[in-house]
Amino acid sequence: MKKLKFGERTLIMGILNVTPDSFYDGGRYARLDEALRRAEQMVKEGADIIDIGGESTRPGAEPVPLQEELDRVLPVVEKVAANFDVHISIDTYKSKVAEEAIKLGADIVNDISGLGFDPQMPEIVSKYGTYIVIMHIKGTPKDMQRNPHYEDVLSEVGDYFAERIRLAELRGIQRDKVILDPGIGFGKLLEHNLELIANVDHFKKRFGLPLLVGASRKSFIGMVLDGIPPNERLEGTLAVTAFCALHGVDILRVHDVKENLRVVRMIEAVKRWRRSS
Ligand code: 9MG
Repeated sequence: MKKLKFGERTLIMGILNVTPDSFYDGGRYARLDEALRRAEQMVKEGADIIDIGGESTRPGAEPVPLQEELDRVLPVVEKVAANFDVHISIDTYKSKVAEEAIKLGADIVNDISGLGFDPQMPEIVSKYGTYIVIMHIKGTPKDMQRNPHYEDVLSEVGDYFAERIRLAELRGIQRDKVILDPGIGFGKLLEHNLELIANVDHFKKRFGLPLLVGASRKSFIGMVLDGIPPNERLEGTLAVTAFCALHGVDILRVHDVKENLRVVRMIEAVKRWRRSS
């Protein structure tokens, strides 16, 4: 398995949704040739990872049948692996999809359920030794935005991570393969998303594991910026990217690779000149 290079700079994970209904780019890359052209563009723009997904996880989304998800993602994984030197992440909570994608070259499993929806998932991850993104979600994509409530979002998400890391290790997953993700927009109100981002270094301090944040063009950015739609949320996304890069986030999952990478590189350049206090 290829190793991810953590610590030099925040890595960029480019989103490749092979779905008809994702919130921003749904339907744009549903055909194999369109998906491959998009992957090539993101690689040229400097993506470190391509995250390939065949089921939308936007609020209210319905699950996609297993065979349909396999048919959507596997040809794309196979071609991306064969043609580009880039890490491939498979965005799925289904162990069968993960296993087939890994056999074709995926080296990261991006599980929005944090090992919670499919009991076979830990075995597959441990069997192949891939990285696993453990994302926090409250509920399921179908019901997660129905009145989510937290007494203390930071400690609840942290306790969830502690429990899922323990489960992962019990089931044979190496700790150094775990990447944590607070799950921006997954069962969270505006204040929860802002609190998680504002304190993102808390999780780094508590667990010492790499962190991934996916905020790209999400609705909380529209909420802060007078209700603007997804296609106008680039600047808001870049502000979050700058904040996350400054605070040591290891991977950012984004739609706009070129723009986000430029922000990250600029932040890293400035960071190198910081005096230690
Ligand atoms: C699939 N997907 C959509 N949003 C995401 C996020 O914030 N993190 C991860 N890991 N995956 C996501």
